[in-house]
Amino acid sequence: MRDDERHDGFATRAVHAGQAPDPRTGAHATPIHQTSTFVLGDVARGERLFAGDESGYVYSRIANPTVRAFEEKLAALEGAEEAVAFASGMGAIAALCLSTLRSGDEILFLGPLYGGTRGLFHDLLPRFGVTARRVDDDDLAAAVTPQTRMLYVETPTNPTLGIHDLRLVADVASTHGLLSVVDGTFATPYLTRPLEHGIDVVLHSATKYLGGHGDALGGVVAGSQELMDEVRLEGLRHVGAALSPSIAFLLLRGVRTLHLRMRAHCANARAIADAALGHPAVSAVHYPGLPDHPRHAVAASQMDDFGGMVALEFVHGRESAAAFLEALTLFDHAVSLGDVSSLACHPASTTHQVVEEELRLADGVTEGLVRLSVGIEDERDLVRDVRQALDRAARAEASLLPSG
Ligand code: 3LM
Repeated sequence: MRDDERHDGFATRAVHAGQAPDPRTGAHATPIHQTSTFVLGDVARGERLFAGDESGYVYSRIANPTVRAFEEKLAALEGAEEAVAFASGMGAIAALCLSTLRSGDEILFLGPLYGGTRGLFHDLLPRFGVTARRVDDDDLAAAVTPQTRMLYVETPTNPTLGIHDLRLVADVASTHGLLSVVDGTFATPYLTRPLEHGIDVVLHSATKYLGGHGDALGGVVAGSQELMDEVRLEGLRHVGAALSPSIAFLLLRGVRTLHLRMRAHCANARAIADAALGHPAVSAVHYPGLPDHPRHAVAASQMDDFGGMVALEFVHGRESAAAFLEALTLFDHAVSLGDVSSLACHPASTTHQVVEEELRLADGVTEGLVRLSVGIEDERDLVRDVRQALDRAARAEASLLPSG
């Protein structure tokens, strides 16, 4: 790190942190160190490296120079001492849980959660004696028991763009000596840096906005050096969901433009939310930037802007949601998010299909809900596309109404 790097602004860190010309060749771009293993030198050095008495690379499942550049960049953007990269967001979440929890521990979480995380918490971890319990934000402090070890939250939430108060989570965690964990995938460090609000660990599906181009899976966890050493030596080394050097190269390239892309995502999402508001085909527009969002004030206090995701609730359920999705031309019907290119999906039939219907409905994941990942195309074109598709959905709704 240069002496003044810690004072650099976000964009400068996004471009430079973790990356410098290769001292051996002068290569300006970070090389892809496509190697599984590293030469250890003599036996004494090999022993020192393996004992951790000397720092250096030994095997790419544990650390790799290209992956390291991505980890350093993310740590710099989150204001964390250290970051550890993984092959996917789920790999990161599972490794964090396996490194920090023991049989008998309980996770308290503020819902809803991404379906994959929910599956890990409810289907897999209980087999190993770790349980997870959902609580309402207002009941968090009262819900803590002697078994509670971790507080876990996503903000904004997937797919209905709910907002949780990071200060509340951090305060309850520090009062009770618990580990607070935030999945910041939807916000990215450009919009929210949970560690600045007292949170212990932030993690991301790097597959989304960090990579930003829809061509790479990855995950990352960031926090204190001590905790990340545990995560690397247990969750990464023993579970093995290591990020590959070639994918780290793509993610590094993506993160360098995160600030520029996020500005465009946020501006376009706001324009789409405004365009959909009051349209007869929709009964609700979920976007934390709208003044009547139930947690708009909390969002404004912990986000620098309101993100690139918008969810629309259609008056006549699946039929009109489907008519809307099929009428879109610039938004492709696909899961995932955070791509430069706009995407749209129907969570009830895709990302949240595995969640029991009752729970799904309680979380607002209805048959009429469509989630938009608004890309960085021209605002005018995206608004025109959404308007014509909303009109098409309204006509489909009209045809569903009894005639006369
Ligand atoms: C999706 N989400 O379309 P990976 N945390 C959050 C996420 O949204 C996701 C993950 C973690 C979606 C993926 S659904 C089949 C496709 C908030 C992923 C997991 O392991 O990198 O996919 O991240 O909502």
